[in-house]
Amino acid sequence: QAGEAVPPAQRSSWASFLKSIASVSGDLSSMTCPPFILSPVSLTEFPAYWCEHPELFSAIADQTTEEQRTLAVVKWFISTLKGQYTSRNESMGSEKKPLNPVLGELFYGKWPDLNGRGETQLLVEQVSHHPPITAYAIENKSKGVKLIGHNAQKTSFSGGSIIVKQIGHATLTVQLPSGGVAEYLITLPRLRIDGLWYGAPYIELSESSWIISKHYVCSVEYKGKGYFSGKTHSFKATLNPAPGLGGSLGSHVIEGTWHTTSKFTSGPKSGLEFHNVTGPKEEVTAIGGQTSGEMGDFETRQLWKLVAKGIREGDFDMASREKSKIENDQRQRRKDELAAGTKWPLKHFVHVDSDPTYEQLGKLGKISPSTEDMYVFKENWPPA
Ligand code: CLR
Repeated sequence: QAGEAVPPAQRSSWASFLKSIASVSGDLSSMTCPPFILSPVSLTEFPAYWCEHPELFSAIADQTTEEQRTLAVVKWFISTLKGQYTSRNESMGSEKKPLNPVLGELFYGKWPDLNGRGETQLLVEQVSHHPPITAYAIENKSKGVKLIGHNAQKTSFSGGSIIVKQIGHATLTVQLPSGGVAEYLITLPRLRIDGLWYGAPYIELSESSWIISKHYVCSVEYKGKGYFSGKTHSFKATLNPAPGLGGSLGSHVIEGTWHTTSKFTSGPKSGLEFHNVTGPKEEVTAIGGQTSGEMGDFETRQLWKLVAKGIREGDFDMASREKSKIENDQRQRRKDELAAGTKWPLKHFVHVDSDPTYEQLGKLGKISPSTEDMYVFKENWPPA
């Protein structure tokens, strides 16, 4: 039944929200939603999903061959999907609408050193508000593994679902003992948000994403219920040596569901388990970005504190009052900047129009577009 999962008092508001998304396509971030679907968490916290298995991130550095290293990258990548795409359903009962970050919003965090895996640091900055773009840097300095990326979304509506095209990409770099650097270009899957009719949205992934280095090209295809394995959240990863590099590098195919387990289905390891994310994950520890260790006014948990409190406690009047304060303050800042002919300075990133790594490695896979812009990390965190 329509709106089954929606509190009765919010059903008409949910129905008009659904009508409006059918007509407004592109950017859903600033649309008004009924309170039951609001999440108290800002999108600037989402990059933390990349590292909820810090030991898999650091294990990338411990491999000794290109083949093993690539498999470790793919394993880490697949293991992030459960958190990225199902964790709101687990913690809040359905997909929710995150807080829409303001320009310059920041989030800092870390995963502690445990069992010799080294500490991993996270830094996120909202580098654009219109359209929303989030840039991040995740680094395990002691292991020499670093992920830099940015993401944005283009949304459309089709057959009762929201289709989210992810824009942006990430580059993983690994410092090799030989002194060299291994680079992996990572692109992102397409999302379909289903269950809207009932008021219980959830994500399914579709199409494919890529993990490409000089040595290996890996495509990951995503399918939901009724496709190749018939199960929700299915994927098939195919790893092949880059063109001209056959020889000693093996090919692998891995199949399974990304929120549970997968195994090798072709290649030298056929039949062996590949990944298993049914165990616990490790959420990031938020840290203050000030030298004092405190959180500044633009740090997400400080900035949205009262809005988040209102949403969590069901005090939606306070939530919307506090949200308006933030939005008014932002509008005023933009006006002042316009009048003064200045621009909001980014703290940790520099925007450039093209990414040579994306262009070079992207050519090895079927990647479009052929070029993308990027946000270069200034390497100014943590403060020396
Ligand atoms: C952000 C980047 C992360 C992966 C990720 C997961 C969930 C996505 C989110 C991204 C972008 C914003 C998103 C969200 C799910 C719902 C939300 C698409 C891609 C939209 C804006 C809200 C739609 C509102 C309905 C839930 C009603 O690495």
